[in-house]
Amino acid sequence: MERFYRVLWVFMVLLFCWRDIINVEVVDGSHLVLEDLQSVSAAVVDTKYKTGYHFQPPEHWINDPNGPMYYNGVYHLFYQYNPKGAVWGNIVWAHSVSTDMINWRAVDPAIYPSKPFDINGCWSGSATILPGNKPVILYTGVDPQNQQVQNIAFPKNLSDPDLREWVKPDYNPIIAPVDGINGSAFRDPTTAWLGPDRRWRLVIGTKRRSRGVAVMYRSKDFIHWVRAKHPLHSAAGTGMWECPDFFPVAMRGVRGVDTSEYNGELKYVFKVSLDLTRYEYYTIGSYRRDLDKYVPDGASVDNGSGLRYDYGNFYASKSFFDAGKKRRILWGWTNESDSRQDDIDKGWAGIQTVPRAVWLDPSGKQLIQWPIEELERLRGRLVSVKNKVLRSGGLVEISGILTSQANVVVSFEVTALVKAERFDPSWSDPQKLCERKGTEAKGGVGPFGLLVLASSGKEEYTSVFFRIFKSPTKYVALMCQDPSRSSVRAGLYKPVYGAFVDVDIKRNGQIALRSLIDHSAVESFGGEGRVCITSRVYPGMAVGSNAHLYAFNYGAEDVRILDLKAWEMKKPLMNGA
Ligand SMILES: *[C@@H]1O[C@H](CO)[C@@H](O)[C@H](O)[C@H]1NC(C)=O
Ligand SMILES: *[C@@H]1O[C@H](CO)[C@@H](O)[C@H](O)[C@H]1NC(C)=O
Ligand SMILES: *[C@@H]1O[C@H](CO)[C@@H](O)[C@H](O)[C@H]1NC(C)=O
Ligand SMILES: *[C@H]1O[C@@H](CO)[C@H](O)[C@@H](O)[C@@H]1NC(C)=O
Repeated sequence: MERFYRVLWVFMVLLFCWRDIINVEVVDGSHLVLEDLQSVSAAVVDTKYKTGYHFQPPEHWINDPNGPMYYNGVYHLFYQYNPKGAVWGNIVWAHSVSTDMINWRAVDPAIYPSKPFDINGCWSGSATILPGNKPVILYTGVDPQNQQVQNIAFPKNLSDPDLREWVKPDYNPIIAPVDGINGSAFRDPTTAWLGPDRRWRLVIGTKRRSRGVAVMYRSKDFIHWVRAKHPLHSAAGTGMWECPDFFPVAMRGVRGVDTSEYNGELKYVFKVSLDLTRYEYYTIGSYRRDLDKYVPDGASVDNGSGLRYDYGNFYASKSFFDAGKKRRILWGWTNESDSRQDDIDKGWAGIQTVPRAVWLDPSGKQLIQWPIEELERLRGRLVSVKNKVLRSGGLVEISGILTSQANVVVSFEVTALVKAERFDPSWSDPQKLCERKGTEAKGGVGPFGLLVLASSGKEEYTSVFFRIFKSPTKYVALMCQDPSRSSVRAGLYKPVYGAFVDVDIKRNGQIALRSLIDHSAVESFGGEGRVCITSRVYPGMAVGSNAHLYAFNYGAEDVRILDLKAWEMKKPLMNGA
């Protein structure tokens, strides 16, 4: 019998290797290259899980948002796009334009492989608006030696409101991986900013062994760039830094700050996407202009356990300054959580999260994010619940609207905290805590929150909820988003996400939650934008008009719904889909 198992084992191992050989999987940087699959196109795009108001093209694969900008009243969003299929490959800079960041019109791809300096790839980058209102794009190209280089592109016709055509001068690349920079790990130039010496600066993500590095370059004319002796910033053990972003925020108020603006009353944000973990983190700190160095504040943890824009499925984000409404806007990519075969079958993969305005929390310790106000124009039919006690074990259905494409805003009053569970100081990882204490695990104060995309028999639901714990010095609020019961389908990626919410629950006596529900996307904002969590889910039953919405309280202590509003969301113009 033992021999039988040994033979079976060898057989399985062989089978496994064989599968790899025929699939041609190569990892190039962070990109999974599936040469035999990247031009496989679905006959018909399956719209069952298509989002209604999240940004996406009509079909095929998308990843990173690129070069978002505002120019003469028009918002531009470029993004990494495979025009031929629903897996990564054949990447071009697809391009869409909008006047409100909600309704989008697709125009032709702006940048695609055509010259030696980008013939093997046109990867991520950023836009900068030069003095005199002249936009310019810097992006990573992959050359015939498969080296990552940085290129510049200019609009062909500044009078064309859509800026459809982009010119890539032959003097590219403008920055090559020389002097010890690893040409396989050198990408994603930031928006540039002007220093006190009238020289431009930008950073590019790279690594030195296992140290993540934001290498800095300076230029007088934006075309000739010289590497600075010291990087803007680096951190040990974090691996390759992708998609760095660096921008100022006002110390007070919601007003956004242009990347080159400078006055004494600013803090700075530095963000990177960690290729090792496929999550992002950011720190708040100071920019020492005399040394050209960024220094994170003491309380800001500078590694993968630091602050995140979004504690869920969110990557390769990029911000820009919206000169029209004087705010800073953040875009991020949310990939699929179903299988590659599912993506090929449905004919599309990937969305961008809704554009969020970002500003510094009055505490100075973190950012606040909130969907741009323009999103509210999509609000349709409304149902509301006011002043309703949710007793221990209580569940209330919110009905009367279509909840598979909706926006829910709710504030819970939490005044009785006596039964709050004790907080163990060793619980440093909120995601693990959410895993351990799932939706069904009764607590003292909480879990209370929402069940979204739920089937009528509750076989399926995605839960978004809070739990309040008591530590010797304060109350701790935990927010969780749990898709582990989101679908009866097998083979889906369903991680539980969580984060601590920095709110003083004792003083406020309430905590707020907003969830954007969009068929296969659940994008939630806790504590008025202090914590964001995005998940992708694929219900088998809770689809379309069969999706239900509930408020629940599985804690021992009662909580009260002070105010709940749920709107059906209309579908904007979305790239002709
Ligand atoms: C530039 O764009 C404007 C507006 O679309 C158009 O009228 C003009 O003919 C274009 N110029 C060139 C040289 O194509
Ligand atoms: C350069 O980066 C690539 C991609 O991460 C890595 O495989 C390679 O080992 C690196 N080379 C050196 C010399 O560090
Ligand atoms: C990150 O840094 C903090 C504080 O410096 C440390 O406690 C933690 O273990 C680090 N985490 C990782 C994942 O390196
Ligand atoms: C999104 O998909 C899941 C499931 O396949 C992976 O585990 C993640 O690493 C991936 N995220 C990114 C940013 O690529």
